[in-house]
Amino acid sequence: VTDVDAAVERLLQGNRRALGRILTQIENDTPSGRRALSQLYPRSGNAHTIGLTGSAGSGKSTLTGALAREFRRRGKTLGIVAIDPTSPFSQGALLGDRIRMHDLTSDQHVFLRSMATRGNLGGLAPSTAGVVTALDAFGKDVVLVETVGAGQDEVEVAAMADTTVVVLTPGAGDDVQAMKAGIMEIADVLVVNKCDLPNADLFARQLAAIIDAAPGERKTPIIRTASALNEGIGELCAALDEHRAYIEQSGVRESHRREQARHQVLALARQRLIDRLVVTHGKDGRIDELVERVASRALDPHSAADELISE
Ligand SMILES: Nc1nc2c(ncn2[C@@H]2O[C@H](COP(=O)(O)OP(=O)(O)OP(=O)(O)O)[C@@H](O)[C@H]2O)c(=O)[nH]1
Ligand SMILES: [Mg+2]
Repeated sequence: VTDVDAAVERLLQGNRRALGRILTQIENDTPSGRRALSQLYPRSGNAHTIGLTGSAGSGKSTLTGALAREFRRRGKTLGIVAIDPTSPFSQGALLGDRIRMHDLTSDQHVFLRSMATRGNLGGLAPSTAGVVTALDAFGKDVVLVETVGAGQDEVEVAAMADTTVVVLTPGAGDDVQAMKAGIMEIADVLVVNKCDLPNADLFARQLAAIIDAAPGERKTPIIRTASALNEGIGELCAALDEHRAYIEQSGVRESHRREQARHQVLALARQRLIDRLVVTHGKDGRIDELVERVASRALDPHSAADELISE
């Protein structure tokens, strides 16, 4: 039995330090991390994973904290993953300092992890799915993932969570009309946060009109909250529970998980292939050579990519 296997064993027995160590391995995508994941993956799939996304400053962190407290009141154990676009904060520092979540960080039934995206375009750290898997296998009832709202990441969140919450605020450049397409499609629950601000009612009504006009059997619920004032959090919790029940009963969860699996496998395979190309043809100068020819218009980018792959 290797050290990793022993750590996985301790994790499964509820050891938080083992969990913390394994999360670090997973985040750094080490061989140990991958070995741990292969053992944890079959033990996961029981948690309700909830992704929160929305534009910067919409109140995602405040909302995550308020939601976490509400779930705790309801007796649920929690994993919280906070993804910060740039800073490699150590565990808990991001939420702990900024949002004063000390009551949560000191709670044995809450495990908080902050991660950096490390420049990943998706707005999610590349290892987020693995971190969620570990928290899930650890036995957390609910795993909340707060991401940065950078456009593309919404899709990534939806590809990972059972329930995707899109957080909007009145009068913060969240133009109702402009948002229709992408965000509406992935939102399982819409939150209008900062409802203590003016125009919140108008904003929520405009949103409702769009939802009502949209096709589909399930109308996306719109929950009004003021996370800083702890208003509407019970309603949000109820909407999340309701969504979970809906996906379980309707079979949506199964099909969603199949899509998620496909997305993950293909994303990882793509990354591996690219890595392999870069390792072999980065060293032998083949990439530089092709790039040079493309830059000087001797070769077009499509043909260059074809050449690179065919080798
Ligand atoms: N008026 C009002 N302000 C709020 C509310 N919720 C959060 N805020 C404020 O909005 C600001 C941003 O809150 P955060 O929770 O950090 O928002 P965020 O979406 O996590 O921000 P980033 O992670 O930086 O994108 C803070 O100053 C909060 O105090 C609310 O319900 N009403
Ligand atoms: Mg935040």
